[in-house]
Amino acid sequence: MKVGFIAILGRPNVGKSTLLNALLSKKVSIVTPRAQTTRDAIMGILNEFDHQYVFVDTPGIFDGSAGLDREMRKSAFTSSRDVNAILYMIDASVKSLDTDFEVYDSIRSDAPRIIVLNKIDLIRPQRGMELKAEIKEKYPEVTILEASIKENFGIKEIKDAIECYLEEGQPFFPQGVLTDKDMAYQAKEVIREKLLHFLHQEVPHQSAVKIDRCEETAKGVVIEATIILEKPNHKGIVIGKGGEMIKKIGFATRTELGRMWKKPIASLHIEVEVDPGWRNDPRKLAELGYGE
Ligand SMILES: Nc1nc2c(ncn2[C@@H]2O[C@H](COP(=O)(O)OP(=O)(O)OP(=O)(O)O)[C@@H](O)[C@H]2O)c(=O)[nH]1
Ligand SMILES: [Mg+2]
Repeated sequence: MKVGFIAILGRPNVGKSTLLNALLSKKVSIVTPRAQTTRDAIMGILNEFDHQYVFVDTPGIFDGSAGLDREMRKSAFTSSRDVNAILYMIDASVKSLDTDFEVYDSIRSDAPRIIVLNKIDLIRPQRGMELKAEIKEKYPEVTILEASIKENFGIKEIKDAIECYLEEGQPFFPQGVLTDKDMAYQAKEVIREKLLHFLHQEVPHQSAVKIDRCEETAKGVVIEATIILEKPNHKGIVIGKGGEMIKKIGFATRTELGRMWKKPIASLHIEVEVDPGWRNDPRKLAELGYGE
């Protein structure tokens, strides 16, 4: 059997999680139009013929200074080590490639790299050629692929380009396993996805979700969660007038999880708490699953 780990890296919002889900044809990682959506390394396992690909989606690399930002960066850099290949994704609609070149160079890993120029649906073909030429000039050895994952373009080419980096070995995960994350983790992420979807500005970026209970019962999955906020005035925003916003978040979460798991959600209860400074407190970050 041919097996291998492939890390997906890049700046925030370039489409890394969209690519992971497209490769698996299943939703494993949350996707939103906002930068800094993914906060952890998330594995997605694809079994095809006698191949097992273990893709690792990672948090977008940016130079944020909060403790949480540092943990997210660490998670991306750690994921780049000991892999068979790195897919470095670039948003083709960027004005300049300078920041991407900086981020690309900051990845200290000997693994072979493939650059995926994503979102080519947003640019003219001429601009695509210019970007490819600029990348080729800087990194002459690297394979560059164009893609529009949103429009299902370029996915097979990405898989084909990785195939040569797989190696003979035993599968890392048994057949049927889609991700290394459990249902509680997925519930937490979908609540975060809805926070990012419904709330503007810094509220979702300054919040975390803790799952207090996630259990399958005869009636369906029972979930109890707490949204942790950094600022007291965010509590009213998350709960909304007469509890309207939290109801909206709860309803959207239940619908999404039901669709993902193909299981009924018996109940979902969400509490809202304020814990100032959680993003800079190593102990709290670790409790919430960020860092050691
Ligand atoms: N136009 C266009 N949009 C895309 C494409 N691929 C992804 N997107 C959109 O880009 C946005 C960000 O996608 P994500 O997959 O969450 O990006 P990410 O790189 O995982 O972002 P972080 O988790 O924040 O690092 C979403 O709105 C996607 O729908 C594409 O090929 N074309
Ligand atoms: Mg992501």
